[in-house]
Amino acid sequence: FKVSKVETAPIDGQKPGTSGLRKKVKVFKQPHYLQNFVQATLNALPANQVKGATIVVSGDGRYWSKDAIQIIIKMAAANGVKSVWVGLNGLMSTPAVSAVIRERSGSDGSKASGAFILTASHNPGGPTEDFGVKYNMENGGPAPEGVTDKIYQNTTTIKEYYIAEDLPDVDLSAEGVTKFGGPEGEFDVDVFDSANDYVKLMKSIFDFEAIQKLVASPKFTFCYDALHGVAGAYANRIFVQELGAQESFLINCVPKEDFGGGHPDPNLTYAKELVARMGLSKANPEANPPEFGAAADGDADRNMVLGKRFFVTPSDSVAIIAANAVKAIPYFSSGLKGVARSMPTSAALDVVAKHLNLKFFEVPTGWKFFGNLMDAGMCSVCGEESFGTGSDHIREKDGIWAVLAWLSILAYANKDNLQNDQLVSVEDIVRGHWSTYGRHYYTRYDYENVDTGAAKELMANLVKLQASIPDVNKIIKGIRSDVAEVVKADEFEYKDPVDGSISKHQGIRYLFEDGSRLVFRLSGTGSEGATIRLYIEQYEKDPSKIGRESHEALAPLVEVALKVSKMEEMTGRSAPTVIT
Ligand code: VG1
Ligand code: CO
Repeated sequence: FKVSKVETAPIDGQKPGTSGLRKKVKVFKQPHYLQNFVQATLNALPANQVKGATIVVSGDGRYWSKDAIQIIIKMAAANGVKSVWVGLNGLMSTPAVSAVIRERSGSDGSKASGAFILTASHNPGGPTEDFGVKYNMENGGPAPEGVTDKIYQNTTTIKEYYIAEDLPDVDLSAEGVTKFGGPEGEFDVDVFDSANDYVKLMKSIFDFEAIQKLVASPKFTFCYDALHGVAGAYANRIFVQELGAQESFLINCVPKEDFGGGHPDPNLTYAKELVARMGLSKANPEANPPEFGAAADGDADRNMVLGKRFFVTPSDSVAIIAANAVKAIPYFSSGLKGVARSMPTSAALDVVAKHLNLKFFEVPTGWKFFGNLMDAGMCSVCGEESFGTGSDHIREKDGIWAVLAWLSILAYANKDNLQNDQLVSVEDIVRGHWSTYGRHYYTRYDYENVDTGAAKELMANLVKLQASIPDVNKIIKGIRSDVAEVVKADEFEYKDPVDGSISKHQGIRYLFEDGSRLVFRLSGTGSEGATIRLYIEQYEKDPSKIGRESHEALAPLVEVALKVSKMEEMTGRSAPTVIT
């Protein structure tokens, strides 16, 4: 093939957000749009991670992925990359990409130095919906801010990109290596099924035999909903073939380019079919729901865990996994190095860390901040309130891993119990956890696609208010007299304990005397307008008060949050788009 140098000019708005660049498909399809971003990324990397290197290119299979993969292959070839690894049919979950970077070796022993992951995660897909690109580094984790800042800088000055226009398209539907000759020698594309690498890694972490025994019990039924996302490419292999679950336990497990027209977002609003099956839909009561249910997002890094008629908050989930990991999961049998959560995630994990005397870290939103801690051996288990849970087995959150972690906890709790009438349920485990550690009532309100100016003004007002805590308390007392005093209010700032880098403006916090919190943030993953996220949390230690309905317990704080922020007045919204 020949290398063409194509002249181009900077395109506005290519700043990577919380997790890469996410825009509407029609934006990505504009001339030079993807090409500029890909070249800007390659130019931001050390030369040895491009020239002669191996990179991975794959994604969640959303609409336009296959075209984008062919373009990136041609640009990689032209930029002197030696090998490109692609998942069969262009599919690879975000956690599988991370695993492949860390674990897989090419036939000549080569390792991948990074990956272009093509996903907009939980955002809908299809011609009028979202596409996304992010770059992960040698450790398997998302590029840190230093690199994403450089990528953005490059997009503002770019003048040309390189592409091998005459390289034929590679058949992504057949496994195998295709070799080409280029000006700098051989270039090859390796198409393979990443489920093999991923299953191998999962088997090295969990006790599959113990889980098999649980799954084999006729009393144990479950339901896994991939929401038509890429998790479906792994679910049958793991749950059916390896663990012996019935095929009917899997729903929406064939990956689709448009996710069946839905939001591939595993929460109580969008995972409708699963929620109904688990007996959690009031409109649609189910007589005999399964014992365990779970869902994944489009790129399979998120998870929602449900019990029979019972919702596990993601903040509780990570805390419960941390509390049970050492006894229930072989990978952690020698102890946890530490635990971490993102700032808006509830403090349930903090309480576990204190009880178990574990190192604990609070980082800004987004998985990239956990990577440094893990690389430095300071953190084993971490999670976010946004349905993300994971560990240092890779450098991404991992939806299927979280499900296997829960199955392990259930298998452990039921190991001497499988002959009895009643299994220890998900709900039993969660209520048991609350009675030991106390309960963190928690909810998140999302206001999607709000006018950007209005959202910024609302945030600016909340920052301004923070100047005087006594004034804040006066306002709050005027709204509700039954909430605690605010004792601290600030914008969260993080100093990375490993590399010393500082991230500012990571969310507006109001911290109350009784441990309650209100947090306000603007989303960094939307593709249109602004999304305001409001996180509300209240800690309850009194065992007689841990069984309340969450929305009831949080009602006073919710009222305070909405009135203090003037939510309706400033955004015109009387209700959030989604409550989780
Ligand atoms: C959201 C979540 C955050 C998560 C990020 C990427 O970011 O809040 O916790 O890490 O999505 O997840 P934001 O900036 O929109 O709040 V994924 O599964 O979209 O890669
Ligand atoms: Co995701």
